[in-house]
Amino acid sequence: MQFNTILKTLPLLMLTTGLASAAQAADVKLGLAAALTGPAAKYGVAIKNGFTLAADEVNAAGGVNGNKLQLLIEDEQGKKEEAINVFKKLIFKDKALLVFGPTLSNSAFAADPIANAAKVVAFGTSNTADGITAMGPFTFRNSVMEADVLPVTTRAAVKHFGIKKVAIIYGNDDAFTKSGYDVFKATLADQKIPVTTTEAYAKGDVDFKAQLTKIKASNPDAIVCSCLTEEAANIILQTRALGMKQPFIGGNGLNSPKLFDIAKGAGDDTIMGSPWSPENLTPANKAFIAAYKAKFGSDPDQFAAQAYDALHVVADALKKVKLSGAIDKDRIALQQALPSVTIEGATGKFAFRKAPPVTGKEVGYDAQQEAIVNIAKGGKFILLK
Ligand code: MET
Repeated sequence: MQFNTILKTLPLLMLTTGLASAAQAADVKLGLAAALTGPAAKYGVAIKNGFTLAADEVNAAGGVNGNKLQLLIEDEQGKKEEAINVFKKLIFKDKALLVFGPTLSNSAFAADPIANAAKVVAFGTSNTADGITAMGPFTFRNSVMEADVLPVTTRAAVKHFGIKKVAIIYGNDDAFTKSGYDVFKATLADQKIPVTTTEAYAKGDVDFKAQLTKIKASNPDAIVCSCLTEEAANIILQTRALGMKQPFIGGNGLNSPKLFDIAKGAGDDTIMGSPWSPENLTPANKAFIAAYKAKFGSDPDQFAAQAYDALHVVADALKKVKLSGAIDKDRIALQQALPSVTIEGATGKFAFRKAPPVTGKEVGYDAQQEAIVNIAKGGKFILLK
């Protein structure tokens, strides 16, 4: 071939090569089912932000094996029925490779069986109830379960305040608040802390005076609250209105800035455990906090941090998967690549561990991570030292 001809064909060659690599570099579709409206939206919006930030970072760095990550985000409204609808849409219509979410354990118990039946990973980033990963081998979570966090939280609170006896209040019709109650009950028995009275409420309740009056009469040193944020905030406010000064001990549901939007200073001295803290100044967490603030103009919370880490966990797993384009095969390959992923993320060192065995069933994977204990001071949680 003459030099001239080479020169003439070169642009064409470059063009076809470019086209070929563009055709190979497909988008990897990752579904996200989050509560973007309704009472759980405070968690869901933070989760969406965490995912968006991480996906943008991965894509800006060239994607995974040349493939860009495309988030398909759906609002499941914090409702079981909507979580089912959204999972079905993402799995069967949109053909997502994996589905993150839903936000509440209550919804995960409804939606995850669909993912397990379809052999698609359902990856929870905020589901902390017991039994989530017993639903099947395609259920994963990086949210540390109440059973791991509450014993640590309770021990620290008892020591900090010199607590001898506590009262309990919890929501008895939500999978997470009920599970948190079961864990608190077992933990208090284990740590030999008597319970003066146990009071329950139902989803949507706004007046807790009847329960709080009974708690007041039982004279506890602290109040254990297995509640979602909004209920917890109103319970705290109404406790103070009754002249009660006891500190609160809570689970994962209390870990939202919304607690202080509503309860303000009345929430001070509340103790809560979490794997994430803004005071943890590892390079990964510092970078996450700075990038989140720059992108969204607000401080991140634990839910954003866990979502951010979850996307990086899946991106790492995807590096090990040779995508074939056959969705059923690729979904299973991703499920098989996930368990061995470890990262050093915004929430610190992360690894999976196989869920506790259930006779006759295959189980999924829980988070293996340490909880740290926080105390509310001046309208925010700080590390309890
Ligand atoms: N941890 C909760 C659950 O598992 C959800 C987010 S915080 C209330 O339902």
